[in-house]
Amino acid sequence: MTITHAGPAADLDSAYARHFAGVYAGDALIALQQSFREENIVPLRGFCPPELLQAIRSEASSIMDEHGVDRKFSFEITDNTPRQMTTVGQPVIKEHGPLIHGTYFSPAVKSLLAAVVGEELFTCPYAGEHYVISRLGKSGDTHGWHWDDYSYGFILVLEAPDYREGGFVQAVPHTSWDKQNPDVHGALLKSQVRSYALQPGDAYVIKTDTTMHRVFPIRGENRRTIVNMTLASASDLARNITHETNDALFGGVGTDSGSAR
Ligand SMILES: O=C(O)CCC(=O)C(=O)O
Ligand SMILES: [Fe+2]
Repeated sequence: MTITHAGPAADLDSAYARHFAGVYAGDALIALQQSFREENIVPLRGFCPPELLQAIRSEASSIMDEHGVDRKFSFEITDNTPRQMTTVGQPVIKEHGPLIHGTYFSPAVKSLLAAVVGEELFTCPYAGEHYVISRLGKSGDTHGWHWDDYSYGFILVLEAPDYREGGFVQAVPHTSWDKQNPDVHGALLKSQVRSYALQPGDAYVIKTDTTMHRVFPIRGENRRTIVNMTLASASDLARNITHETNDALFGGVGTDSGSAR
């Protein structure tokens, strides 16, 4: 990253802007837009500027090593699918993760993602969902089938095993979450499951409220670490949205009880 008088956040933003101008211009952007329209999820291969990857990975790893909370439960509100992972919530990242914070608030990142999904994107009105870190670190760890509260998720992959060891993403577009009567099997039967293997430095963007998704369980001695960032659509801003699963998994904006509520 070039250091200028503009300050670290502006330097980070210009590193992203320069990188995107090289890798997601012209036909490459058109292809991403088309895939997103068709599948409601699209990998952004090589999203992270190579000179930044190690720094962001170290930032996330040291936050995780110091503050990670082991979680293991199933959520009734997502039809009892499992969550087995280690997580860190937004307040801790805000305090200790300037690169993650700067990525979330980078205008270059937001405008790339808006171009890919084809609508204006907004900072999530609920701070607890701005960014969270999760790690699958032991055999059987998984982030089971679910939908999310707001329209868009942007996931930056910092560590990932080879797909043969699991940890790839699966998505079922054009499905919806009835929090009173969640139906994961019905969604699987209704639509098509697609699977996406991602490498460290890749990211993906997903229409999380209408695309059921999960991370396939990992096996062996492997580690998968991601940062999940939430972006809102204009229509989200007009709705009253609750955050039950985020609060239970990541602690929301408040103190972390370490248990499902
Ligand atoms: O780990 C991933 O790739 C997905 C994370 C996710 O779906 C979530 O945090 O809501
Ligand atoms: Fe999700």
